[in-house]
Amino acid sequence: MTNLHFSHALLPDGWAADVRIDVDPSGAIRGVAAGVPADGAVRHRGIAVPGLANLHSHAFQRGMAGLAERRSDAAGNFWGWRDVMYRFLSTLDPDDVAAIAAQAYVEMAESGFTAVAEFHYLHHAPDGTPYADPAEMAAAIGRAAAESGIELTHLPVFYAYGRFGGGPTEAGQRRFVNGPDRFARLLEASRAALRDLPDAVVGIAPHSVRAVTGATLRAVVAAAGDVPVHIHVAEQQKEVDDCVAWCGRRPVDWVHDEAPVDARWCLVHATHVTAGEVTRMAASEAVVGLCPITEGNLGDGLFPVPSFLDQGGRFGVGSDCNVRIDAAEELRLLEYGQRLRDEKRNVVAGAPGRSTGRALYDRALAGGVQAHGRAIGALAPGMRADIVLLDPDHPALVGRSGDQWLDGWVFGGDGRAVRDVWIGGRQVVADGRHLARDAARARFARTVERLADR
Ligand code: NGQ
Ligand code: ZN
Repeated sequence: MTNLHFSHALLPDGWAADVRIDVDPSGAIRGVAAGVPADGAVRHRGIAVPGLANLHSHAFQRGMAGLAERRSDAAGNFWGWRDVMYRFLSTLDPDDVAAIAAQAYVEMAESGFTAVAEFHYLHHAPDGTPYADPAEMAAAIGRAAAESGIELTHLPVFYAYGRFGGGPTEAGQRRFVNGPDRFARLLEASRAALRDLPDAVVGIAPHSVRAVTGATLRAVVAAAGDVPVHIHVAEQQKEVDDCVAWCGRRPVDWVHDEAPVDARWCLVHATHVTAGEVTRMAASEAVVGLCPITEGNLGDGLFPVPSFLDQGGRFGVGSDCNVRIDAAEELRLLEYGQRLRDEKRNVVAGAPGRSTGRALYDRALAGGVQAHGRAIGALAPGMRADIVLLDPDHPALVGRSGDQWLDGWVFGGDGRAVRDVWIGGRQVVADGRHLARDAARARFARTVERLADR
């Protein structure tokens, strides 16, 4: 049993002082008591909050941070970035992926993310042949998760087509492609490969409306059972235009027409949507997966947060391309995008008097948890003990209290405000450093240096 005591903590019913959290050997919280002495528990001065769940990551892309910031073609858009990304992934082997993913997950934990939903599509060998073990790459992700301690929701990607309506895939996509039957085997093998990882969940991720047909989407979703379903949708205007040209409907409408979208679903990006689509997404109870740093980096556009929230919509945040990994920055940019577009302030707060940092945190926490589909995201009995301890002496937090701590972290801080992190009751970050930081960095460095020479 691990017993922790924090000077302050954010509990399900609000801020509390002198909080004792008892964690059982499985990593779940057994008991929480507020206003109590340490009584034998280890005392930590600081502000304990539930760790955020990152709902969208392509871990391998951490290895190409900064490599696509030079204009590659006249258009200078998302599709040119994608070509660079495809070239980068074309030579990665499983150990490369494990090394890069470990670095990404260590950085996530250091910044305040305690869980990651890995949208994983790099399945096959460079020439497109499946590995002897179809879950070879899933196991590499599993090793990275184990090394970092992060809670993994692994989402094997179903990628069958290259264009709307079942068009052929391109050469650059051959490492991703499976028909429904081979995908079913991959899914089974991935579940087996991750069985020993504490609390790992395996869901599915039809890659995008471009990569499936209505029939194959319904088939893989039905076959997967009651698991998280994540899909990229309407990230770029070109996708909307191509989808309308193909079927007369927009991507978000198409997904709702063709598939049983419900609370298990995470609609990633959903950037380009009409008022009608916003209403349908809110009504479906799906989570919209916003990835503000990536959406800014790739020039995607801005999701209409206010009208979505007015209708009870749910969102979480993801680090997606991992060009920079920082939980507070994702929340800050999410809010700033809305401010810049609408020329307003404190947009996500909604009502007067409410804290924007708190509103962002609460919503991203709830949406992230829903997208992971499991018992995380609250300092409460039965939940995994995923705890982020903020530094009360950080310049943006010192002298503050309650929701101001979150406002200070989100708007005036970054990962450096995160002092300690426990995941499943095990301490993985101490004094701002992940315990595996040095090992992960050294292996990451060797890997990217080797890749640069290829
Ligand atoms: C991905 N990433 O699968 O990594 C995608 C790009 C695509 C983002 N959309 C590839 N951010 O959408 O086809
Ligand atoms: Zn993505």
